[in-house]
Amino acid sequence: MRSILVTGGAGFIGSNFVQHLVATTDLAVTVLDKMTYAANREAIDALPADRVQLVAGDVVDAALVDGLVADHDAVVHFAAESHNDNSLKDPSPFVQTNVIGTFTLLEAVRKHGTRFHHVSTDEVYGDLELDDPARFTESTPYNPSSPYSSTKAGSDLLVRAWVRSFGVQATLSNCSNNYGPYQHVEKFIPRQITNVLDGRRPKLYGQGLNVRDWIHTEDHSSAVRTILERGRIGETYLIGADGEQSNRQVVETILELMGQPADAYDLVTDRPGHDMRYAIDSTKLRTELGWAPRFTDFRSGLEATIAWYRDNDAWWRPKKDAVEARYAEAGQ
Ligand code: NAD
Ligand code: TDX
Repeated sequence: MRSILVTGGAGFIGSNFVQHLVATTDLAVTVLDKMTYAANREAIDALPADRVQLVAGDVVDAALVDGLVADHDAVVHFAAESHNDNSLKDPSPFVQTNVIGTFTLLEAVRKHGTRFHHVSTDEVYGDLELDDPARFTESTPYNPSSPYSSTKAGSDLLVRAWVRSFGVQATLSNCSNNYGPYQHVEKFIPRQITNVLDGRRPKLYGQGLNVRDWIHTEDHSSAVRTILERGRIGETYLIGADGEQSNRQVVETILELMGQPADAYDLVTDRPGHDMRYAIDSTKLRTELGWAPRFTDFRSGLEATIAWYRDNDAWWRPKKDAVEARYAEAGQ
């Protein structure tokens, strides 16, 4: 493998993956990214231009996608509309990008016989009760709750069908909640860190009891790389780092690490259809492919992330007021 096409490679996780490839391989990387509000041009500009080429374009553009797929040895597909709250306001771009975009890529990799890795989420499995001893595994039935997660579920099913019906050389991964540098301030952890930096109080939906299973984005990148290199075609691998925390615990830790009283947060209007708990069992990835996360101490990962947002004020500040104005409209 000499060249790789990374869709959504300017996004939070995609740009981390591109950075990972540049640091650890000799691959020539092309990023195909629509450069939506969620794209980080700065993250791509910081990489050597002789290693990474940026193509600003849409994954639903079949002619563009076909030409790019023809020129690359593998495709890793991160591009998506990714925020649940946005999908509740306007599902339309979610259907377009997540479903039609994945379909468009699948048709191109089918035609050119190109290796494909599809990046997805644990939200396709729906949610668990707080006291359920179970965690998600590769055989948990699909049961998505939101427009976002249902479009991701739809895209996963397209990939599985293209493997079975057309012999497409694809693998899939479903990962838990990521945190780390360059995550958009609309998302939970960056929103609360930047609220505190701005003198605003963190906002917890409902009672703050919902649980997410946190993983550092660098561990997500190393897992995708592992699956791309060693994953069995047609297989799904769950990616997680045993990082279950309630939203309230996360906010209390952020407040403490930032020198504020642990109860200096507000409870706000809950998200409609809010999934209660996600939890990943990543045994298959660990035992079959030998992957392990490096960021196993959530508190120190969070501390480093807080330092990154403190040091990169110029990156997030231009986005912050518009995000907060949108949340205020929803009472959040
Ligand atoms: P993000 O919103 O930060 O980035 C998405 C990127 O895709 C952006 O750069 C955007 O410009 C690009 N994009 C959007 N529509 C496009 C289109 N039509 N054509 C080309 N590019 C387009 O998202 P993220 O958090 O980095 O998530 C990346 C992938 O990982 C997604 O597929 C998401 O479902 C999956 N995922 C995310 C998480 C998480 O916690 N963030 C967890 C599991 C899986
Ligand atoms: O201000 C907030 N207050 C709050 O309590 C925000 C923005 C969120 N929340 C809650 C909702 C969730 O329980 O925090 C939790 C995390 O919220 P998000 O960051 O919006 O993530 P989530 O909805 O869990 O989805 C994320 O993980 C799976 C990503 O956005 C998805 O792209 C990924 O697939």
